[in-house]
Amino acid sequence: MTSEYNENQIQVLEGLEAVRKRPGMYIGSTSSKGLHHLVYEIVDNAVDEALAGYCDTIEIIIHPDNSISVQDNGRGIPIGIHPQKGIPAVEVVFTVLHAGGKFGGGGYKVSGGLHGVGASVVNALSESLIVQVHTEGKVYDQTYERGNVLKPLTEIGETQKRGTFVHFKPDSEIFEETEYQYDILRQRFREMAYLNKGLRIILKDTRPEREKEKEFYYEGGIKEFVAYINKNKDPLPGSAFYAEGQKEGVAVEIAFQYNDGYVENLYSFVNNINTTEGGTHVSGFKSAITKTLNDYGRKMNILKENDKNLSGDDVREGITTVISIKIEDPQFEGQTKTKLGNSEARGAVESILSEQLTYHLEQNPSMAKVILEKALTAARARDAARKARELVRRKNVLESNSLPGKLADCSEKDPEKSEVYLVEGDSAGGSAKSARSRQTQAILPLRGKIMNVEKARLDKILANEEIKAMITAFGAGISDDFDIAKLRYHKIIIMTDADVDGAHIRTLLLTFMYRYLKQLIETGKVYIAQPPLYKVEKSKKVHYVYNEKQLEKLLEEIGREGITMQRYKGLGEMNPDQLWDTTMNPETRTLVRVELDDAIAAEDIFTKLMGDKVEPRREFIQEYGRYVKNLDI
Ligand code: 28G
Repeated sequence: MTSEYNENQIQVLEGLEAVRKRPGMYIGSTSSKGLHHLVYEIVDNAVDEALAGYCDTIEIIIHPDNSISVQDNGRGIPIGIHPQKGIPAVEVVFTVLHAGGKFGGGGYKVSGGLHGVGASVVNALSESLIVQVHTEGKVYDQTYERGNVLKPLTEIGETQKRGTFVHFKPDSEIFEETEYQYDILRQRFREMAYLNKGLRIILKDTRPEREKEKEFYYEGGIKEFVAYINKNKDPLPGSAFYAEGQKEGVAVEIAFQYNDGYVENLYSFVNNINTTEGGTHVSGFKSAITKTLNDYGRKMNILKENDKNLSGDDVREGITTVISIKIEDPQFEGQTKTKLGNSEARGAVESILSEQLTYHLEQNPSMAKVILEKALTAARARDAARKARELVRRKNVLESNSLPGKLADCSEKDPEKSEVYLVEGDSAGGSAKSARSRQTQAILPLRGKIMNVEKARLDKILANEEIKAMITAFGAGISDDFDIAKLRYHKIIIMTDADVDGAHIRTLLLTFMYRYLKQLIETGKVYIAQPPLYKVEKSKKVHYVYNEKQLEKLLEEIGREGITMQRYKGLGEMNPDQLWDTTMNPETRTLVRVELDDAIAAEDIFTKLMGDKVEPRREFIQEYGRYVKNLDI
C-alpha cells in the first residue's frame, strides 16, 4: 500500500468518516428506507448519463447476499487523473463528498432534492464496493472497503463494451435493516422509466426462492404513466392529452387524462424528483388549464353569458395529471424540500400548456365538449357542496356545544396532548369509554358502514352522519377549508376489529382521510391501534399476543401444556381493563403510524379497493389478502 498521504486524501477520509458517523444526515435514515436510498443514489448517476444522451439501458441486480449491482451503457466514469486532486476522476466520484453534485457546463442533474448526495456516500456506507469502467477497449476496476481504497484503479482486461458497473454491499454495522425489498425497488424504477421515455431499466432479483425479473421501458413516457395511474378507473374517451416543449432553459412535459370520477390526481416531478409539495411548475399548470378551458368555452359559446367562469377545481375534477420538468438549477423549498421555487418554471409550463392545449382543443372539438361538460357539472355540484359545507360550518359557530352527541370527549384542551379513538361499533365504543383515560383520550364510536368516499362528491359525503361526526370532532374543517391549526387532537387512532370487516372499515376511514384530510396523514397524525389476537394463560399468568409469529414464539417459550387460549374475534370480547392494558394504555400499547411515502402506490391501493372495477379488486385481494389487515400505506 502506498504511504504517500497528501492533503487531498486526508480530506477525503475525514469527509467519509463524517458520513459514517452521522449517516442519517446524508441519507435520511439507516432504516430500510436509507438502505434502498443507496440504490437510488447509484442509479441516479446512471440516469444522469442517460439524460445527457449517452446511455439507454440500466440493469440493477439484487444478489443473494443482499448486495446490489448496477450497470449502465454510458461513456464510463472518466478514469484520467483529476487535475486538482491528483487521483483518477472515478476515484474522485467515489471518495469526495458531493463530487459532481453541482453540474457545470449545462445539462440536468437528477440529484438536488432532499438527498442526491452521490456515490461517495454509498461508498462510505458499504462494507465493500467495486467499480468497473469499460471505455475505449479496456476494462478498469477499483475496490473499496467502507470508503477506503482497497485496490487502486487497475486495468484488468479488454472489452468491446462501454459503460459503468458498480457492485456494493451495504454495511451491516451501519444499517438496521439489510434486506432489500424487490417491490420497493420495482415501484421506484417503474416510475423512473415512465419519467424518462426511451430509457430501459431492468431489475433482477437473484436471491434463491424469489428469483424475479422485470423490464421497464416506455416509449410514451409520462403519457403511459397517466394511463397506468388511471388503469383501475374509467377514463373519458378522447380526453388524453400530452404536451412537450422547452422554454427559458426548462424542459417541460405534461400529460393528463380525465376519468369519470371526482378526484383530482396530480403528480409532479422536477429532475425525476417527486415534488409532493408542488411549486411553481404546478401553479403554472393550474392557471394555464383553467384559463385555456374558460377562454375556449367562451369563444365556442359552451359557457353561456350567464355562466360564471369555471374554477380551477371545476376543470380539474376527475383529472389525472403528470407534470415532469427538467431544470438546471432547481430551488427546493418547503417543509420537506419538495416544493419548487424557480419562477421561470411557472412561465415555461404555463405558456407551453396554453399554446398546445388551445391548439389541441381547436383540432378536437369533441374532446373540448366532453371536458367542458364535465367541468360545468362539477361547478353545479360544487355550488351544492359549498352550501352543505357552510351549513356544517355555521352550525359549529352558532351552537356553542356542537360536538357530536356520541363523542366522549377528553377533558384536556391542549391538542398536543389529546387523542381521539375512532372505534368500530357501539359495543366496543362502550368498552373503550370505560377503559380510557378521560383526561387525554376521547372516544368516537362509529356505527354502521362508513361511506365509500371514492364514489361520491363532497355534498353527498357531507350529508353522511359518521363523516360529519368526525369532521366536527376533529374541528379542522375539510378539503380546501381544512386548517390543521384548528385540529383538536394530535393523535387520531383508528381502532377496529382484527378481522376482515375491521380491515374494510379501516380502509374506508383511511380513504376518507387520504382524499379529504390529506394533511392529517402527511403530518403523521393518524395511527392504527393494535389490539391483540390471542390471550394465552398459563399458571395464572396472562400473555397477550398480537400476531401469529409472536404466538409461535410464546408457545415455544412456555410450552403447550396446561395453557388456555382465547382468540379475540372483536374488540367487544375484551372487558375494559383488558382493552386498556392491551391496546389503549399509552405506556404499553403499540400504535402504527400511517405513513404515505408513496402517493402513487397508495392511490393504486385505494382505487383498487374502493373503485368501481371488480376485477382489479379481486386480483388485489387474492394477491395481498393476507396482508390487508396490516395494510402498510
Ligand atoms: C452503473 C452505476 C452508476 C456514470 C458517467 C459518465 C461520465 C461522468 C458518470 O462524468 C464527471 C468529471 C471528473 C468528477 C462524463 C464520461 C463526461 C465524459 C462522463 C454511473 C465528475 C462525471 N465521459 N457515467 N460520470 N466527473 N454512470 N452509473 O455512475 O470529476 S457516472
